[in-house]
Amino acid sequence: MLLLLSSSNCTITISTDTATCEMTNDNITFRFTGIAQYDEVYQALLKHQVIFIRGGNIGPKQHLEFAESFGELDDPHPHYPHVEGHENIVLLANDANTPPDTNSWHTDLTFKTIQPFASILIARHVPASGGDTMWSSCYAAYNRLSTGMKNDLENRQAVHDLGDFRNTFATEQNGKSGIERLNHNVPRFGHNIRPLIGTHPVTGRKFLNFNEAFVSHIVGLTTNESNALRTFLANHMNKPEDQVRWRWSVGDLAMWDNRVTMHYALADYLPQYRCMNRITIVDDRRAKE
Ligand SMILES: O=C(O)CCC(=O)C(=O)O
Ligand SMILES: [Fe+2]
Repeated sequence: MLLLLSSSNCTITISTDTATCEMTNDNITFRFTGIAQYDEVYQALLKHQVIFIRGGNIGPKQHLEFAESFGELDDPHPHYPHVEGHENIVLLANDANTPPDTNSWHTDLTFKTIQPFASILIARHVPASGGDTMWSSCYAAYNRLSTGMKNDLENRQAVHDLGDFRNTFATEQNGKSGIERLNHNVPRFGHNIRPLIGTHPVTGRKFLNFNEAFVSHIVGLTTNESNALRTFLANHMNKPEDQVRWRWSVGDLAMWDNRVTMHYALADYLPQYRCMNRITIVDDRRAKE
């Protein structure tokens, strides 16, 4: 299906009815001028979960302005550096000496008290080959469960904590050993318990709120049972049919609804350099309207 939604200076091209839509500006320069257009982007995001703006090439100030139009920004990231002068813009710069840690299926920061609403990522330097990002739909993962499994999981709760991120903190940095950093950060973030079957606050659609990077236990099960269920869910949620994969060019922008998607940044470009900027929005302003 190909659907074109147009307004004065923005064209939204929706290429499938399940996963993605792509937006390009008529005159290539990225320019969302009015609230109406932000509303259009928001509606597209709710419907498609991940949206792309090819070659928008906006700078950090416009990136912030765009993000702030959707809600309150997250605090500076607990681990990643930020873009100079902009502490809310995460700098993801990787090469052979600083390999990435985002090559696992995850939903951003689900261990925090509030599971962030959305993230907006812009490519600043793209390797000659590799470095794609994939997203997967947690609505689709829920829909594919059998009725029996949907019923079994309906009232289950999952513990989200630092999970795989422990490995990131378990390294020496700024004169602090990995053990010291772990001891400091594990209690600092603690954990949060969330329903395994979530309901989107705006669309009302059900989704599977599991990601293998941060869900460490399913409440009420033994560790052995929980591990078996986690392995099942991780496999279940890794289906190409539910995924979209983006081949980046410099300046491209991706925005995802972080409540109902997971993503995976392919680490297949090393030792080449790759650099991305990310802003995370905690709070969905329009959800309260
Ligand atoms: O580098 C990427 O493509 C995505 C990294 C990531 O996980 C994120 O920005 O949340
Ligand atoms: Fe991420």
